[in-house]
Amino acid sequence: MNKANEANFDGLVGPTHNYSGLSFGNVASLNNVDRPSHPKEAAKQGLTKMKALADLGFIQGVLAPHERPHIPSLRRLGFSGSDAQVLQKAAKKAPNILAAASSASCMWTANAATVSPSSDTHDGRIHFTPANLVNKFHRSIEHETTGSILAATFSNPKHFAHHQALPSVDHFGDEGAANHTRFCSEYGDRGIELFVYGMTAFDSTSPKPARFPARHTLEASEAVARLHGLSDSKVVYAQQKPDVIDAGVFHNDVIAVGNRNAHFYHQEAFLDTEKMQRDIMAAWEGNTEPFHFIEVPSHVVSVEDCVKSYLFNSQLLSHNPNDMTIVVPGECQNTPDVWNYLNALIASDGPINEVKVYDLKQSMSNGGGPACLRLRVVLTDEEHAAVNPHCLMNDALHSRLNQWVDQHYRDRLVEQDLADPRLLTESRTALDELTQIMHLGSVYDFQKI
Ligand code: SUG
Repeated sequence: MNKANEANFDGLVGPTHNYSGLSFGNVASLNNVDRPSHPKEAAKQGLTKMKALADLGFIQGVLAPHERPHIPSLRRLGFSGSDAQVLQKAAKKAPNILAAASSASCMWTANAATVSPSSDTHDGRIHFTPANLVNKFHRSIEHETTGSILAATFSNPKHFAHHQALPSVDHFGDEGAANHTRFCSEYGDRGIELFVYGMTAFDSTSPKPARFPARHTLEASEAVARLHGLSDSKVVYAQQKPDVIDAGVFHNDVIAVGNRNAHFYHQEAFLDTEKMQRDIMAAWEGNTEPFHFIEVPSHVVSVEDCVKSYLFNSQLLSHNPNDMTIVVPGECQNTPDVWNYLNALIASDGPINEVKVYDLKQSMSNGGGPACLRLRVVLTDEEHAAVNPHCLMNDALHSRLNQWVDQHYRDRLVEQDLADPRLLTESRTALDELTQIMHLGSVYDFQKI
């Protein structure tokens, strides 16, 4: 076993953060459509969480935002002329497409990729597969830049293997780590990787939601497990209950989270909970640590309250086994059943014994909680040393990024602002400077022109 730690790479909120109601099936996104957004505040809320976790001794990384509005996507859809004309024509003829091409949705890096640590993979390297996010247009345009940013962050081929996203069709709908959890005793041990999916694409008779889309397929999960060279006996697949997708659980990380030897989930999360438990225990065989299934019953916390509070969109963090901190958004404190449950949870003898609350309201209003904002990457010391150091959070990077946000971000944004060519210029100027700060090379399309 190699000594390893879990790092969290959070998405830095981009300058065009806004509420456009783009995600059918995501209750917060639909409820907050057309509300003014506050990009500066959003970025700062994210940076505060990153810095707080770094101060607690966890490895914290930052993934840069993407170029938005994305002019190449608009040109591909037939809008032509100068960049300003492209924006103007799109705003006039297709404001919804302009909104989609302007979304700062890459902040939710739990959807950036699926990551398998080196102790799980066939060649002893960390494997990354960017998620194709094919179910939503505004997210389907993320994976290329995501791949470039991941390659600029984890560049050494001795340690890091980067795959292409899966084919961009519904059959291989892939939402990345939001539907993926890993269990282990120590992070450097060979782990169990749990892949959760919403439907089986090639079997039209299999269960699927009726109202909202199942964004992620079994076939996508299986392809990622193959690409990463995981061994069959250490991989578990489980289907989400279609009814909870219809209740607004568009990713499994809205209703379940795992860490080390603990799986924390709601009674309604899985189509077949007993099978999920049996399969995990079979893969856990031979491990001397006990495994904890922490199941929250519906009569204690309703699915509706899970969706409202994002109780399960939490981060379970630990320096030691059986000593976990749960990081939750402020909405949990404002939801009485959830707050009572959390207090009882940390007072119990289970492995979770501390709760920390962060204000992430700007992201939460688009359906993105603490866990959505982070991509987990288990790193050995040698791998940690190979990560681009300019992407790792510390006092200096925190104050530099805060200054950068102060300099380049607007306080407030409404739909009409998306067509403003000055916003595009501001955003490109900001990203150009960020590539210097984070030593990213040329990851953006506008830098390649
Ligand atoms: O894909 N919201 C994102 C939220 C992603 C949350 N991620 C995880 N659960 N891991 C989504 O639905 C809303 C954008 C808008 O409506 O403006 C949005 O894309």
